[in-house]
Amino acid sequence: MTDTVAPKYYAGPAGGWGSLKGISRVLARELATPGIAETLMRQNKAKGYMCSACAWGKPVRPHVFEFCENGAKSTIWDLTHDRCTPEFFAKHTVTELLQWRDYDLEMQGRLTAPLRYDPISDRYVACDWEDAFAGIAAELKALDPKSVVFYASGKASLETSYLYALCARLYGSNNLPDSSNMCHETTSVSLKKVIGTPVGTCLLEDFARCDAIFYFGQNPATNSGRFLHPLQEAVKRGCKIIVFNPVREKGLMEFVNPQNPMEMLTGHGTDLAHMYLQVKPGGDIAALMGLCKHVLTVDEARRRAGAPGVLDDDFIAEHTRGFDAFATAARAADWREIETISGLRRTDLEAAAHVYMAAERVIGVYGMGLTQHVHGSQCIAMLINLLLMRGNIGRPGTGISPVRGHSNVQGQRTVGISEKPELVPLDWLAQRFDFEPPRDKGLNTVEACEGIRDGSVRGFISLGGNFVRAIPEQGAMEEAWQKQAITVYIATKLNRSHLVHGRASWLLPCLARSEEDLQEGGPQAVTIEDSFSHIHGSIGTRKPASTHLRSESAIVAGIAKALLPPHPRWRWDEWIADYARVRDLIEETYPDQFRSFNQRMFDAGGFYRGNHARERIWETDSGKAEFTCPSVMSALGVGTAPGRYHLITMRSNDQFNTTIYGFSDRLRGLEGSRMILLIGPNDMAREGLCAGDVVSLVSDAGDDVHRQVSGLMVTPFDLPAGCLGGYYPEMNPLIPLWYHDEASKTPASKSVPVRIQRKPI
Ligand SMILES: Nc1nc2c(c(=O)[nH]1)N[C@H]1C(S)=C(S)[C@@H](COP(=O)(O)OP(=O)(O)OC[C@H]3O[C@@H](n4cnc5c(=O)[nH]c(N)nc54)[C@H](O)[C@@H]3O)O[C@H]1N2
Ligand SMILES: Nc1nc2c(c(=O)[nH]1)N[C@H]1C(S)=C(S)[C@@H](COP(=O)(O)OP(=O)(O)OC[C@H]3O[C@@H](n4cnc5c(=O)[nH]c(N)nc54)[C@H](O)[C@@H]3O)O[C@H]1N2
Ligand SMILES: [Mo]
Repeated sequence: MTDTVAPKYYAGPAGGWGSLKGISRVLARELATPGIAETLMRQNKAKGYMCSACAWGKPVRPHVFEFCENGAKSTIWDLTHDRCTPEFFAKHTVTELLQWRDYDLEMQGRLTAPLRYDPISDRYVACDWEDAFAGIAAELKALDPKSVVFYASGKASLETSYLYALCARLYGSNNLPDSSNMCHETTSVSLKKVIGTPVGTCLLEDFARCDAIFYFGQNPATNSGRFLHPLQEAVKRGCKIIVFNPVREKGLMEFVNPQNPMEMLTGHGTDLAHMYLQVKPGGDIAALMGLCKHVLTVDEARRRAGAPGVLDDDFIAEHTRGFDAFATAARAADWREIETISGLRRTDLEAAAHVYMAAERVIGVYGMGLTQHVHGSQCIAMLINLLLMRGNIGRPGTGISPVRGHSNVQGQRTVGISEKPELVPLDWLAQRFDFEPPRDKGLNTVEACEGIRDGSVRGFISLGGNFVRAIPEQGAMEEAWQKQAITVYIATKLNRSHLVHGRASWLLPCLARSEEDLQEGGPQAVTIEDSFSHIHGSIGTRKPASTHLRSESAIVAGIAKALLPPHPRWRWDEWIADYARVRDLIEETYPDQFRSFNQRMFDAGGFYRGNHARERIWETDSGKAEFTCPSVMSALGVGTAPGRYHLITMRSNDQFNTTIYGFSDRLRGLEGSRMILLIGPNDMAREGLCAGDVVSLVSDAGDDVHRQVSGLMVTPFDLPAGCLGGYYPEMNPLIPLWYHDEASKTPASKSVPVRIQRKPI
């Protein structure tokens, strides 16, 4: 595969013919796979199959094609006819495969048989399922349960997740981190603190009623494509979208709706952003402070003139705490500091504040651009401050809307995958399953990494995902990883984590969500929760990629049965025979949220498990929604210094996390390579660099640890001064493990302090 870059700037909008080409490029290889079209037609529809890519909501009345470019890629990727068989592993040692790129590993196709690592031949070799379970159980029994981590990437269903968390706790471990520890844990911690709910308060219907959307650090065209439809409809109604993002993401600027023949013919779509503010990385606290400051100024001026103010006084008095202290801090904030840190002009922030004040109903949307910072939780709390000033939570058409990542990442937390024991009904579980659950706090992702480095973590079970590739500090972590006694990977496709294994290791292939899951009680459906707390049933109908595959639930139950002693209340076989019984358990455990679970799971648009903040019931310490004063104005953990840049690690339009579909970042006009360094033309000139130069990045985090990524081709790009862009996961060796959100320990992947080194070392 060529590694040269030919930056052809893409002039077209998001959606349109480009997105269809984007799909068909991947599809072309898989056209021979029967049933792809039918599967796509069932995607995200009631009694259909729920897309396994992102967690965006599924409407009550779906479009004919209720999937986006990347949702289609994700489905097609699972349904490939390529197979990664035991014969493949016979041909390649693990050491050899470690030299392969992420793309080439996954391109081998679906794993077909359970595999055990054989240290003598340095190969994964086929094994029997029962031998795999027995071997895993023997290794785990020899370990202290508190030294074993049960990681979950956010795809597995509610049923599997419930059983997985139960198995870990019956064994004696609360070490249940999941991928949300790397993305929206900041949300779970910050929103819980200030409005008393760990999740967003909006529903899909709110986007049909809002007058303005304040949109921070989320890239819908690539990461949640179906969001573009409600955004387009909102703009057509007159709703104003104000975007804050250091990168001018095409998808937030213009959208041609592939479902609209007129737009497709003319190529003219809808301009989405009313204002596009290129905030500096980590500049959002300052930008939000500017908005709030101006709202207060206008409010005071109006009151002085005898007119009504712009604040919602009744809401503030009845529902919130801490307003006066916050208002004092905002009044005292210095415009020069706001402008310097945000990189935005006062006049622009004031104009944006006027849009906020003119709107009766406002939604705050955000993604990784807020959560992946050292002070990310304060960014979120500032956005809440802005919304609370005018009562923009708990009314139709208003609210806070974090856009979640993996398709069931929110749901996994709902049903017990959590390292925080206080979030799990442990007493209830103790009684129902007749055991003494572990009560100590388990390890989150960063703590698990620390444990692996210091040798206190001895075993790692991975329900999906590609942990070693997704975490910070990759070089050091890969070395430490291999000191573990056991690693177990439940996966659909081969990835790098499987190759950086422990002393004993198993690779267990599972069904994809789109495939038929046949158990003793007949074909099974599973359920997932979307970003709007709606639960949906999903039925897989495709023929499984291999007859040896097992469902994720069956694999978890297989491990549990081999690991744990028999007990009349631990009915693994019965649960797997019919997943409705697992849903009954979930309903018993969480009766308020999962009432009549089995009856409601196929409701069109999903069923809502409720959200108290939406009803203005605040489950915070004070019982009120909290205004908070930020302790810092910049979200950066390591400040600016001459020669230091802050690197944004980005997703291309051709990847799903560490799964690389190809080398085309179409919407940003970048084609051909992922080993590129994006830099603003002024910074490029100041560094004396030319387009096409090859450079290294080295860590500049002030801890004297050498971290480096080499072979990056300099590529001019429209970015704020002092900001660089590069791709995740290639840039992950540069992120220090300690560089994470202060409150939630979410790695600060959007502002990594680095220097440019001209000569490769
Ligand atoms: N196709 C596809 N879909 C996906 C994924 C995928 O990889 N591919 N991943 C899934 C997952 S797990 C997740 S969590 C979501 C992630 O989806 P997003 O939340 O959209 O995540 P990113 O693309 O990493 O970053 C979002 C935006 O943040 C901006 N940004 C960076 N720094 C800052 C900052 O300091 N301030 C502001 N305001 N903006 C900033 C970036 O320019 C980028 O446009 O998507 C999910 N959906
Ligand atoms: N620098 C940087 N690092 C980041 C981020 C960033 O923005 N910047 N983003 C972070 C975020 S938001 C996240 S969520 C994490 C992602 O971290 P993970 O969730 O751990 O990683 P993925 O790349 O989604 O995992 C891909 C693998 O999952 C397996 N898989 C796919 N489908 C299935 C399935 O249905 N079942 C099972 N069992 N396995 C399956 C396949 O083997 C595939 O190779 O990365 C984080 N890391
Ligand atoms: Mo994520």
